[in-house]
Amino acid sequence: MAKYMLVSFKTCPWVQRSAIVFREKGTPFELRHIEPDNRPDWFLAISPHKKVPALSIDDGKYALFESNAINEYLDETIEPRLHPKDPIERAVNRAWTDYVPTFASSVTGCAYAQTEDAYNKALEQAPVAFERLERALEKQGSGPFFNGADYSLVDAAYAPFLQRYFFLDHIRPNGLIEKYPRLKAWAAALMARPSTHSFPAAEFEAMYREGVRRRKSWVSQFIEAPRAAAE
Ligand SMILES: N[C@@H](CCC(=O)N[C@@H](CS)C(=O)NCC(=O)O)C(=O)O
Repeated sequence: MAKYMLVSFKTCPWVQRSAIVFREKGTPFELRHIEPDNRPDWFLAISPHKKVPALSIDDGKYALFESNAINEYLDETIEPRLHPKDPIERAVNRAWTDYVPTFASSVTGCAYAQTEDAYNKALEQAPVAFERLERALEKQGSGPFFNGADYSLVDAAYAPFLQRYFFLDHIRPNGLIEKYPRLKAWAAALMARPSTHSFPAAEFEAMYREGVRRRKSWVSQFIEAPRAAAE
């Protein structure tokens, strides 16, 4: 079996998306954390955009970058396939995976807004993406996952951003997801899925909060003192 090293910043949702695929496939991999402010030369050599994730295969024999490309590669080369067999369904799945950056920015737009006004504007915009996903889930049929009973790359792609929505909602409750029952049920199923988590949940939420605090986002004023590690 190939040897995989997935290069990461600890809280990067795009890396998490690829880590999820490894875990769903039951494939061993090394999650190597580097610091955003100190990106080593060996990493820069394999990541043309200087971004994580980068995936080194067989000690650098091959290297891949961009989470979507990495996940497509993993799905083509490692069983079980997460993409649906039917080409139409597969195309629909890819289309919704292409929507991830828009959905992601509706969450990060709120989390990283620097002023109350910017936060309110971002929050006003967020329902557009939530509504579109709700309609997509209605079309897909029954849950718990995007395609129903079978877990897919779409689930892996959205899970990190739905998780961050919940983290944000814990800092400054907005209740948005309550208006979208399918999305809420999907998100709950993904949060309950062990593959979603690269770290223990409370530890990871504390890391996320620290990231928001460091950015001095408007919502950071609502973060109470760091939670105890055992919480
Ligand atoms: N489209 C990329 C996005 C990756 C990305 O934005 N990674 C962030 C960390 S979460 C990064 O490396 N940022 C560093 C930078 O922009 O210099 C993917 O899906 O892999």
